[in-house]
Amino acid sequence: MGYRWARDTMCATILLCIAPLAAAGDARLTVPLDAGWRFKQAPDLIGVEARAFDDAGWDSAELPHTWNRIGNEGTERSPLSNNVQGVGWYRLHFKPPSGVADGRYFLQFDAVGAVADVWLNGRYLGRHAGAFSRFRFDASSLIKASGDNVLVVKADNSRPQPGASTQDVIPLSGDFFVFGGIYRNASLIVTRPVHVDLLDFGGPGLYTRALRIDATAADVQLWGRVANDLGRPRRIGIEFAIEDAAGRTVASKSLKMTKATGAAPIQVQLRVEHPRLWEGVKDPYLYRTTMTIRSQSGTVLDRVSEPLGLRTVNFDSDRGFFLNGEHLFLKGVSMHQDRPVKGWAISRADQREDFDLLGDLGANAVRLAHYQHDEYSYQLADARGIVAWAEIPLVNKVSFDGAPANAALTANAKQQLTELIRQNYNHPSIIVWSLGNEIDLTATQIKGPSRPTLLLKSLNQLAKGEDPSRPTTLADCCEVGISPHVGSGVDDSGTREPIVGIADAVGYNRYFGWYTGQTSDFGAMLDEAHAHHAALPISVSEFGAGAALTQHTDDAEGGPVNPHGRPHPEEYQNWYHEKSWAALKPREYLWGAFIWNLFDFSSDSRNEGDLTDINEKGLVSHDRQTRKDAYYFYRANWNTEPTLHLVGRRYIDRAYAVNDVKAYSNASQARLSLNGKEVGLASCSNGTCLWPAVRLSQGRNELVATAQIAGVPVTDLLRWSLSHSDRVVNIKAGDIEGYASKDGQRFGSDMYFVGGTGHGVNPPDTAQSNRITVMAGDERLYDSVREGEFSYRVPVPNGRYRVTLKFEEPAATRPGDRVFDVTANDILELREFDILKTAGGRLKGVDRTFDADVDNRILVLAFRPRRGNALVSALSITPLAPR
Ligand code: GCB
Repeated sequence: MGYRWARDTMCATILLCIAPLAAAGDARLTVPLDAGWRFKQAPDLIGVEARAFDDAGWDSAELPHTWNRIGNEGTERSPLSNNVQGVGWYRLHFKPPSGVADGRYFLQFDAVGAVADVWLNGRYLGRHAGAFSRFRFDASSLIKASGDNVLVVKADNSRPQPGASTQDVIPLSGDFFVFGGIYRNASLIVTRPVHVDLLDFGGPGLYTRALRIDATAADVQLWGRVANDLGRPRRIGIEFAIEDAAGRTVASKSLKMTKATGAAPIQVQLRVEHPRLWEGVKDPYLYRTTMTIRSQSGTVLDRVSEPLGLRTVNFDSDRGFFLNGEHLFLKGVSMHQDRPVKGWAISRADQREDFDLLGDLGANAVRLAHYQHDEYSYQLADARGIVAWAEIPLVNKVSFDGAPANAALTANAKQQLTELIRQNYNHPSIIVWSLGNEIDLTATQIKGPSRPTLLLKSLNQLAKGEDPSRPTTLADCCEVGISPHVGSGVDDSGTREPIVGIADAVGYNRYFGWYTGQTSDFGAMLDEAHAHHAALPISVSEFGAGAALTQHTDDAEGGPVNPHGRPHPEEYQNWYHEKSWAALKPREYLWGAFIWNLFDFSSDSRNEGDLTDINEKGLVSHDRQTRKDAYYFYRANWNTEPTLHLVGRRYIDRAYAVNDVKAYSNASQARLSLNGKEVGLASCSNGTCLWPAVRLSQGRNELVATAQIAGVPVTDLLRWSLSHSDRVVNIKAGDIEGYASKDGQRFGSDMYFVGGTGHGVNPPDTAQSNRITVMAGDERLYDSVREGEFSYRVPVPNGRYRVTLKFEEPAATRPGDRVFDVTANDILELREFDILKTAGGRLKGVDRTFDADVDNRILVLAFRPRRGNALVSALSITPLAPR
């Protein structure tokens, strides 16, 4: 693309200046500086900033770039991973565009993780602290306008700790990896001496705010910052204009003035008649605003153009969120900005793919967590009508020792908040500025007190001053008196300053049924918070559960899940979201709910599910290739496009012949066939259709679901296999995970039970590894139990069966403490059974075997306590002779 400083006297002798990013008619040149870098990951190097430094032995690099590589499949960290946090050096030789006279030169970095020091031609240009925002330096005095320039960047993502270069740079902590490097693009911007201000916290220099919007007109305030670097006043003309989406000017104003030296804002008000509103996904209509600076003779000196979406937003503590006066429940997802291998060095295509998935899911809102994302993501949100929550990376704590934030950290948080707001001011998609996330978490985890109030209040004030048009919010983990997201079990309320209420609105991060409590606690907790803060608009800023693609359960309620470890069965996530969404959906006072997370993301403190260094609460895998089952639950509930998805996509080799078959669908009813034979018609509600107790045959099974959705026929096919006889049932009681026994038998996870509680056997005074199990010799079969008064209702074909029950006493110390009966189809098989007495001690396995007849296709094994609770560790049911 060619560039011409059209009709400009200063550039009259230049016929053509080459600059790929400049459009004809614009008077600034933007030259990408992405190619040709040399890179070395090393601590401090001597003389590296000097022009003559020899970097020939360094690696070649192209932006975006990071040296870190985090997260892999498998339970061990891959040798290819690189979680080294420290210093990386970048050097680039470049030539500015030739023939520019009197230019002003600005170096722009879209983000560097986390602290950047920059030198040009051996001289220090400056530092930027903060891994997420754009920053610029005025390089005019150091640049060689013609010839070779050497740009050197030191990127430092040292782990924040006292004494580290990042000790006063937010975030101090967080469940995400801070990648090092120039991980977004860099460029050289060349302007005339009078230009739109480029040194306004990385902002565009042109800002717009609607003062009033109604059906007849919108009054819009525009202010642009004009900089004069000439060293003397200059007569200029300034035009402000608003164009509609077709490029027609709908409002404009021109001024003439003498611009003094330095930068200052110039403000006008324009009216758009009969405005077309930005209406979210329904109609994300965008105008554009433009500010053009002209010389006295009319030559364009500089021009910037920004999006304008005309909309009103309103939060009501009882009725939720309103866009342009219309109620809109924010069906939200959160996302980070990383990918496998690339880390944070993602492309625009990657960002588009993420928004494509978000749109396909049917979400209408996004929390771009926990920091400022690439501006392109906010542009995508604008263009697609996705309502956005924008936030700064103030996460978990404001100091290392529980003290209030110090002056340096306060200044850095303010700088990052100002950058977030100025750089993204004009995006209509953004409806709240968030001051941070779980800023008192460390207090709850007994790592000392937490005193964030002073900082949060000053950030709130700053946000209101910068942008009176948008409310503030924050994400809470641990409010005293309201069931917290993580509990220490210790009353730390005296050391933890309350933070809810400092911002205009709040989001609660809550994980009932994952980190704490039960999914059934969720609704009550929200009602409690709503009653407690009657005037505060409340949302759920996070809820979620891990899901590994290769780990499965037959019944999510069969046993406890270990949130910080393995396994994380995919079906548990399905169950968790079905329950959680049912609690959120009817609560009309919520202004929104944001799923944590749309994508698995890298966090090098995580060893969970079947992955390493990855938080796998995503509805979609880290590589975006696999949409987990739970994705379709939301698609069925949120998207009106036809969805019909048979659940259990990756749990192919089944443990049991008889399973409930489920589809996520927005059909009102759906039909299922198995191996070509009709199973039945199920009616569907809340996005779910259920065919209970479908019996598979040994070998391959083909399930086909069909439905009509809005007149469109849809179908889905799922192949499951059963590798053993459909008459054999082996159950590992109290375990969410199945197990293949040492003698080669397949035990499914706990299933077919009614009543009781499932849990592991790990008495407080006994390390798991010290357990002694006699009898069957396969200790794993005894390491979990179902306990209480319960029964198993096992569907089996009629016939005679041999039943073996496996027991181990985990807790009782005296014979007689735990005594129970077991019946099989009402026939008493074990009378006053006492495990401790029978096994001859605690933590010793003991088995009991009996035969049972089934003539009504069900074997009911009932465990009835006489003293204490009944329990069982495993059940094995095998046919004796077919009838
Ligand atoms: C949270 C945090 C988020 C974590 C998430 C989790 O509350 O805000 O950063 O990633 O929990 O998965 O534990």
